[in-house]
Amino acid sequence: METRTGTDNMKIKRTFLSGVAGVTLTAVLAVTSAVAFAAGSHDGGHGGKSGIGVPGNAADVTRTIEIKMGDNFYEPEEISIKKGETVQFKIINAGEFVHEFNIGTAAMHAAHQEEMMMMMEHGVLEVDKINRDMMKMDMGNGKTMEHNDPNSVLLEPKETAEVIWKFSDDAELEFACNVPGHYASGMMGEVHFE
Ligand SMILES: [Cu+2]
Repeated sequence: METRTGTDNMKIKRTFLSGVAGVTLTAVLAVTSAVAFAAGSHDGGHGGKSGIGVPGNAADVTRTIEIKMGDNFYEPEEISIKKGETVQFKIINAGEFVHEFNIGTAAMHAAHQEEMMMMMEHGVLEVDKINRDMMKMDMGNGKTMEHNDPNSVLLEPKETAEVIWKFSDDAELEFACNVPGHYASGMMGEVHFE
């Protein structure tokens, strides 16, 4: 069983096809535009992130919540949080598909769903597999798609991960899976503030 932190996962998610020998010019252009699009929407997400909280420190954890991911649902499907609380989430993908646990607003999830759709179109993401080797992309200009996004993890079946999150505000939060089709089929949960 493999454990991934939010940060590890972010590197995975934000990197695309790289170092592939014999890539055609068309393919390169397609990937470049996809990445630019993804970066743009993601920056937008960060601008609106202030209310959702920040990565937490292990020393401040006051509660551990276990989240089981199935096809396509969470268990539990709602959680209660105190403002300012630092929560350790232990996430297990007990389903047969790739699933994500992502803390954010509905608008952030909508933006993220577009990025995940592109990952699937490029073959980086499959129904039951994350092609992490394809994601270590060096854009050739010194930039990579490495990106610190500690509010989410993306897991293959049987994988587990931990996310420590400090909730700072009572923004309308959901935890959601943005793998194409999953959110629409109900794979989201509500965050209530006590
Ligand atoms: Cu899912």
